Amino acid sequence: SSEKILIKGGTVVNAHRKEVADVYIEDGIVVSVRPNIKVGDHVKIIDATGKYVMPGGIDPHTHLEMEFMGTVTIDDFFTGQAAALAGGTTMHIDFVIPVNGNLSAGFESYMNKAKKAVMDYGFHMAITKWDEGVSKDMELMVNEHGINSFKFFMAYKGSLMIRDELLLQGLQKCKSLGAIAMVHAENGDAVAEGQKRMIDLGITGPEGHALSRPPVLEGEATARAIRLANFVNTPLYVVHVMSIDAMEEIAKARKAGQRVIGEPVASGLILDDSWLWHPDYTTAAKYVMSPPIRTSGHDKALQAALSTGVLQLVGTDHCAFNSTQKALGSEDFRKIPNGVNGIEERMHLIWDKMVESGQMTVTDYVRVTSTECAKVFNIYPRKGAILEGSDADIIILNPNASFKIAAASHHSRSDTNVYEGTKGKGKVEVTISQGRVVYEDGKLKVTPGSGRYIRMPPFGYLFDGIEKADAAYFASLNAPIQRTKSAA
Ligand code: DUC
Ligand code: ZN
Ligand code: ZN
Ligand code: ZN
Repeated sequence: SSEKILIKGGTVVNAHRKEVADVYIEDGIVVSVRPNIKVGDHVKIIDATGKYVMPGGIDPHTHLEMEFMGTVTIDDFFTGQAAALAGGTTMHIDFVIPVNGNLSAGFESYMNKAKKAVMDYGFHMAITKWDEGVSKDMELMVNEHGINSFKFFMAYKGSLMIRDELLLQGLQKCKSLGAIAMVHAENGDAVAEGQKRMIDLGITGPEGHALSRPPVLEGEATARAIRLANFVNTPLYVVHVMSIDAMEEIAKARKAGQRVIGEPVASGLILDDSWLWHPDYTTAAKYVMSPPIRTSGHDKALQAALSTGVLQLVGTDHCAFNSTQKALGSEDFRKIPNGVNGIEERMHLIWDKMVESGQMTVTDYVRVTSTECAKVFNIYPRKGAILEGSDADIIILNPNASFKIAAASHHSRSDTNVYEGTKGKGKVEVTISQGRVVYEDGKLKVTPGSGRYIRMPPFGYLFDGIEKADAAYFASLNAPIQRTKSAA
């Protein structure tokens, strides 16, 4: 695209500073950021006076067109990304699910699904079984296919779950490749037991979901993963941190100097589990995701952890289903497809809950919604910043306008929204993706096929200095103690 755009007079916010400046964009790239830029003809001028000009959101955690629990998530790379752009998110990282355990087949299938992409995207890869072939294929994914993160499931016994022995091998493999190990941290054996308890008690509705897998099981698995990552000396990324229990394990490890990244998601920061007790099944089932949305109090504690840097970045786990799909579990909560929406709502919800409320600065907002994700996955400053040479993925947010969330007006294909009726202050009025205005005046202008696959190189900043710590450790082992025989 050769669209030329000048964004005038806004407050440009990067994670490291904010300043009143103009932003000039050409051919999809930020060319200049400074006050009073003069331009010639054929330049689209956008007045951003009194508004914030920020890097587009990067959602580190989504599931578009994923086969899961007997169905397929309802948003694909077109509807999911269109929704994202309408809500100020200009890139996301989706999880490739291997095909019958085969990583390459999974990768090809996701590249195919993403042919209709309308914005930039990257991939994590889920590891759903383990053998020599998988281990070898991880090398291929990192070195040929631009993937630098792998997710291991400590839950979903009987399908996705992998045990400690294999998790340990996975952590070691990730370390050798400079890839980030991610964990879904819940104790899968105990979850299965908890589910049986509920069914035995005759609790088959959505509330049984929360009751069967309490926070203590998330805390246990988080602690276990953290300790194994410590033993291996490799960075760990805990996805969807939903409870105080998990958050406190992350806080403790970070305080001790361990490289652990904690990702809360919009639903865990905003909602509480009272919905799961709603008398209407369809309403209650909307809120079923794993780990579960917790009792009121966990949400506030996660917000505080996010604002103080105990947790570092915000995702959504956007994994949307419609009411018909959710009805699969109307007789048995174990069959309710797990997942909630959020890709379109995250930027607004976090602005309103964190910045508008006074809990977070605007620079920190940019850090947790965009910059830190770009840094962790090693694509900064191409993404996550408005600097000369960065991709022109930019949003303009009006702090005085307001938003309202409703299934009737959202861009997801789902017929429901877990944030139905939520109102707040702060509205993304313009979204620019790859230097093109794709959302303006409430209207989307997207082009299927324009989204680009963003390769993410290994050995990002979290790996800096890891070898030194290893060298010190092994040096300490290489000094065997000379013992004398005791003359008993
Ligand atoms: N949790 C969800 O709610 N959906 C997708 C997978 C997951 O771990
Ligand atoms: Zn391939
Ligand atoms: Zn998960
Ligand atoms: Zn997920």
